[in-house]
Amino acid sequence: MSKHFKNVIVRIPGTGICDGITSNPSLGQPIYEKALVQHEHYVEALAKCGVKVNVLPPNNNFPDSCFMEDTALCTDKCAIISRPGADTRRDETQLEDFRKMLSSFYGTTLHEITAPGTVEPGDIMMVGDTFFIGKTARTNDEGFRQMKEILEKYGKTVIQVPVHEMLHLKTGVNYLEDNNLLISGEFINNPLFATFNKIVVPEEEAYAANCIWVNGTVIVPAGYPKIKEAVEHLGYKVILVDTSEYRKIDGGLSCLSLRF
Ligand code: CIR
Repeated sequence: MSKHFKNVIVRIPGTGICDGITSNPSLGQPIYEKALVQHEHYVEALAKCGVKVNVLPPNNNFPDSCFMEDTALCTDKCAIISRPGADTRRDETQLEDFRKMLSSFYGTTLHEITAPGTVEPGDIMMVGDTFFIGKTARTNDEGFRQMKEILEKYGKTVIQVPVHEMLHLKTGVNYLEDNNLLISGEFINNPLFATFNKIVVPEEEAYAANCIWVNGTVIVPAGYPKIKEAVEHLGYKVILVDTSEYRKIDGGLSCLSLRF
């Protein structure tokens, strides 16, 4: 049976988003009102893909808390609450509304990464029952070990990927289903990805390596014509969403939701 997502979880950005962590301050701070509108468009795009969008309210104590992806790994069999590597993000996973929502979906199949493990699931790419997990400044070996132990209990396969230059694994490589992989920069020649149908993302559109497949549609960031065309060429329906304000703080399309 082919994969089908039924649910997504998003968190509306708070005004604190202006202080989100960034590797590139020269891009300036996100403009809050614009970020909000872009988030609304993101939610509309997801809804068009046939998922139920479960919305959590803004939380101003955590500037990066709209980047839900990093707080849990959600699979068809279980979910695992992460333990973010970034200090200012560590306690996003303690938020009660988030925990309540995840346990309403997963009950006894909800697990959790514990200290000294750190994992940010922006580092985890799901390919069927195989999970590629990047080793980065945010996801350490102990976090990987715990993830592997839990996922293997559910019959999943786990592969570690060294990451040297990117923030997260999925900053540079994203699976679109049907063996198609958007791939950029340091990952292009990594033998771990040799058997995929690789769509190599040109340097000038590197940000668009982070697209999301949702039930046969691919959501692509607006402003990257080569990737839009390449994805359409693969036969997917494309929805464009402008994420300019999130880009300023290293956020992309995948970061903004949990999909399961
Ligand atoms: C951070 O540095 O944690 C945020 N400003 C961006 C998080 C991006 N998340 C992701 O790629 N999954």
